This record gives sequence, structure tokens and C-alpha cells, in this order.
Amino acid sequence: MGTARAGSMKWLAVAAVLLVAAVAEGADLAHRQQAVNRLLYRIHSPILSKFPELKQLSNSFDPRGNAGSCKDGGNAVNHLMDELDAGRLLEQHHWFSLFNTRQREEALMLVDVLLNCENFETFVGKAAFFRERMNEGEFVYAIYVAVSHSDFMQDVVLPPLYEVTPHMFTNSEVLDRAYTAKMTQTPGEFHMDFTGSKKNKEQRVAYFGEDIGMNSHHVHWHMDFPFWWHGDEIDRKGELFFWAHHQLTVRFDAERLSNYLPPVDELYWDRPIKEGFAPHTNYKYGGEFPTRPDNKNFEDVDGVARIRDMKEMESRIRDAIAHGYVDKSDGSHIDIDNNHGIDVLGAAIESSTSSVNPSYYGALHNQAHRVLGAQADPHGKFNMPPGVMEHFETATRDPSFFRLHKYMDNIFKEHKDKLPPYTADDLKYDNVEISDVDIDELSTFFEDFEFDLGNSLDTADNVKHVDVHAHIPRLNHKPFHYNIHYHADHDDTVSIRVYLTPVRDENGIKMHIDENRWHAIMIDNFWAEVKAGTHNIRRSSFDSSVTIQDRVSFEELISKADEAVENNHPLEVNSGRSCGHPHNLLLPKGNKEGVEFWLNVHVTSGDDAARADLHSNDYDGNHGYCGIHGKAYPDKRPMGYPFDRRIPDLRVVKNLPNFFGKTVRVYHKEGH
Ligand SMILES: [Cu+2]
Repeated sequence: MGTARAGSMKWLAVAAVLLVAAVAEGADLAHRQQAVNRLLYRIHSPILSKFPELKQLSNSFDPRGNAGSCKDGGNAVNHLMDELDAGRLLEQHHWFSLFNTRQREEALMLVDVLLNCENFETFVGKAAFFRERMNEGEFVYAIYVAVSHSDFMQDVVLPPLYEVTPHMFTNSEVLDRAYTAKMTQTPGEFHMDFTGSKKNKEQRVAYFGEDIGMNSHHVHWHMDFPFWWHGDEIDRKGELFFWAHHQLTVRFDAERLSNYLPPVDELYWDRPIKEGFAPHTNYKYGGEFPTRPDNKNFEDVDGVARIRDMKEMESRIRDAIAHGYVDKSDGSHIDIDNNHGIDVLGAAIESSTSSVNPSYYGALHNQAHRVLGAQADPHGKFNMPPGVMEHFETATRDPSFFRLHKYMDNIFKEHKDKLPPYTADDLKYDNVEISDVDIDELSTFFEDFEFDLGNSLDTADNVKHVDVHAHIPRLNHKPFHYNIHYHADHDDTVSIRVYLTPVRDENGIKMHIDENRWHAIMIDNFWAEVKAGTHNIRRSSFDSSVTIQDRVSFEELISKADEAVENNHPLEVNSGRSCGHPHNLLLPKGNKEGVEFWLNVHVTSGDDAARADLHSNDYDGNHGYCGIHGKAYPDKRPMGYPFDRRIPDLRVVKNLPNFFGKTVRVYHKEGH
């Protein structure tokens, strides 16, 4: 009895220590979360006096005086301070574009300052100081990137960008109404329509290009994998650039199918840009986003690029593909007719700091974004601000985004099609035979999504807060499960890839596998354990590793962090990265009769995993299009495997026991 009691006392003591540790750790997270929330709160206004500590910190922090807390001995902060003291930094209340070279340099100076902080206290001090002294756009970008990459900020949740800078995610009609609401002190909920009218066929798929979750995914992808990155090498970054954007293009084409539109055609430098675009969007500061009429001929953009430079870059890259090697700047060659080639090409085309020869291959993708963005005012005659194509937040609204990416996707395809098709030996895995895959009914519908516009409004200490929200329709789907019925010879860990591929083209004609394989949409990629005998693997749509669930709203993040700090509780909030296709868009839109897709499941050996624990740890469950932060991409096979290479003969895959395909239909239900 005595021993049992002593034992339980001991256990209690251990539990108390654990609890204290947990509270300390949790409170710490709560403090960090609260600081990030407050730094980003009402970003266009000075720090409000309801945050006195932060305001005080901003006034009194001495950035040059903390060299000991900087990994680089204060070099980065001294550099930025020199620029600030000399009055060389971009003013506040001015637009910011990452593609603007000088503005990017300034934002990256702050990223550098923040990533060199040894601890959270210095991080917040510096952030508070520069929040009041740098351009707001540069500041927000730097905070987002620094939090995404800083070791001690990994568990902090970034507030949804569409609630921090709503101007970049909504339209001017809604914002005008929000201003009126503030002026008249009347709370409001505003329905937001997609830009344009039904006279424009492209309008039918605006729900995809303007989905705020998808735009958020896109901008976060480019923050997790910045083209300017100078830190440790990021695994397969060039290939991931190809893959994440390839999946955007094939998903967009799938949306077009159910809306009776042909697939997107690519961009041609010497033909007019067929679709114009009127963004109906205002910068917070800097006026309206420029409009481009239909059938605009390309013009050289002063200070950016000439159209003949663009063609030249394309031809050098296509030359490399034809030769099967790229030229490095020292004259040596790198072979690209292999699995690694796509990574080299992705880096060269974007181009990122991993490009093997930027002075020769240029920056086809980044320059094309700028050239397209400036077509409304290519010579700067009207002093127009950058176009929607010059921001990752807004780019996909413009139909020319998908034309541009189709154009680059076709260049990647040219390379992939040069590689030999996989043989049955490459694809097979003898241990598992899939007998069937059963799946619930697949159906899509439109629903309303609400987000907060409060941050778009100017505010001051003596002005009352007014609730303003936007309601926006978005595509969603009914949750579903599927079961993979299999027979295994022995226990093993396996790699599983699940794809949905359109069966017919826009004319209802069945496509050959070698044609539609390039349109395969990855809806899941995961690892599981198979047991000897006949069993099944059950998987829920919620578990998909290509999507992320809805972001926690800024309001909720604020109240949870404040409450946790006040009561000294651990902060409990759904963490996870912000990169990831939005879960509501996991399935492409169906139609009344059901759009036919080929559901394909391919099981291979667990040896394809880059880590041994993938069957038990899903690492935030969003690696499909975003990899795992700071680690190797989990699937060692080429992204898009096995559909990334030509399949001249369907029998090669059809006869594989570990490969299963069947036709399913995606329905769309109105008035859900
Ligand atoms: Cu992109």
C-alpha cells in the first residue's frame, strides 16, 4: 500500500514537472504567436496604443545595439540601418512588388536581419522597430518569410494573408463598401462576386483563379521556395517549381472541362494575348491595378525585357533540351536526360538562385510575369503600378497566368518526352496485387466562405472598430473515403500515389493514355503498411497530402493567443504550414451527368520513401505540392511518377498487379 502511494506521489511529481514544462513551452508559443499577431495587426496603421509594450519596443529598441544576439555579428542589421539612416528605403504607403529589384532587395535585407536573430526577443525587437520605419508591403513579406524559415518560429501560425492584406485578395467594390461601413460606423457583410461578366467565357472558371485559398497556397509556395533563396540548398526545388505549377495548370484545365471550355492554349510571344483582364482591384496605396484589353500585342517593357530577349531565353532552354545537357558558366556540361534533369531545368526556367547559368538561360518565368504585368503601360507613360501578374497573391486571377504556365509546362513536357518510357520492371512491385478500389460518390458544390476585411481599413486609437466581412462563393466537395483492396505476400511498408485523370476531352472524345497522362491530378501520396493476406487500406479525403484545411482566422488566432497569454495556458491552435492546395479544391468541379475521371492507384515499395517514418508521421500532411519543410521531398521517384514519362503502350501499366484504374464520375450539385 505504502509503496503504491509513494509510487503515485512520485508520478504526481513527475506530472507536475511535465505540466510546468508544458505550460512554459506553451506560454512561450502563446507569447510568440501574440507578438506575430500584433506585428501584423492593422498593418497600414502605426502600432495601436492598445499594444503598449510593442509600441514601446518599437520606440526604444536599438537595432545596432544587439550585435551579440545576431548570428552574423550584426552585419545585416547595420546594413539595413545604413540604408534607413541615409533615407534610401522605400517610403510607407506605397505599393510593393517582389519582382521590383530594389524593393525586393530592401525586403530581403529585413529577412536577413530577422533570420540572423539568435532568439525570439531580438526578433520581435527588430521587427517592431522596422514595422514603423519600412514600407508595409516589404515588412509583411519579410515577416512571413522569416517566420516560415526561422528555427524558433516553426510552431507559430501565420495569420491568413487574405486577412492581413485583404486588398490583394478581394475587389474594389467590396472594399468601397467596407470603407463606407467604417465611415458610417455600420458593421457589414458583403457578398463578393468574381470579376467580369458572363459575356466573358473565362468567367466560368474565375472561381478557381480567384479562390483565396488557392491564391494563398500560391503565394506561400513562393515564400517556402523563394527564387532568391541563398540559405541551405532546398531539396529538388527546381523540380517542385515544375510540379506545383504543373498541377495548377492541369487542375485549371479540369475545371474548364466541366464548364464546357477547351484546355488553355499556351502563350505565344508573336501572337496577341487573346484574353484581356480587368482586375477590379485597388492597391491600398498606389491606385488601380492596370487593365489589359483583349488581343493585346506584346510590347517590349522598358527596363525589364524585350520580347526578343524572351524568345532567346526560350530557344536557349529548348536547345539544352534537344542536346540533353545544359551549359554551365565555366563551359562544362550537365547532363539532363535523366531523373535529375527536370530539377536543373526548373531552376533555370524560373529562374532561381539554383540556376546553373542565369546569365545564359535568363529568368524566363520571372521576366514573363513582369512583361505580362506591364503590358497595359509598357513604357511607363501613365505611371501605372504593377499588374496582377507581378504579385504571387493576384497572378492566377489573370487568364494569362495559365497561358504562361501552359507555355512553360510544354517546355518541361518536351524534356520529359525525350526520356525513355518506364518499363514494366521499373513500375512493378510484386508483393501487392490490387483487386479493387471502391470509392464513395464524388460530388462538388458551391458554398459561401467568409473572411475578415478589418485589416484593409485605416484606423487610429480613437476610432471605433467596425466589423466588416466578405462572403465569397467557393467550390467544395462532399468528404469521401476509398478502400484499396489488396492481397500481399508479406508484410511491408508501401508507397501509394492516387490520381484522377480526365477520361474525355472537351468534345467528349476518349483520350489515349499517352495524351491524358499529362493531365493527371495527384489527389494523394502516402505511405502505409500492408499485411500478408487479403486486406484493405481505407483512406479519407481529409487525409490527402496535397491539400491543407482552412486556415485559422486572424480573429481566432488573436483571441486564442491573448487568452493563452493572459491565463498562462498553453496555446492550442491547429498549426501546420500555409503552403498546400486548399482542401475545398481537392476535387475538380463535376457536372450534372458526372464528369468521367480515371481513378488510378499505384502501389510501390516503401523503398521509394526518402524517410523511414513516413507511414507513421505525415509531417503536417501537405507534402504533395510543398515537400517537407527543411527536409528531402518524401517521394524519391520523379514528381508525377509514373505519368511523367511517355506511355506508348497501355498494356505495360494495365498488366501490373500493383496498378489499378477504373472510371469514376464527379457530380456537381446546385443549391447545396
Ligand atoms: Cu508561381
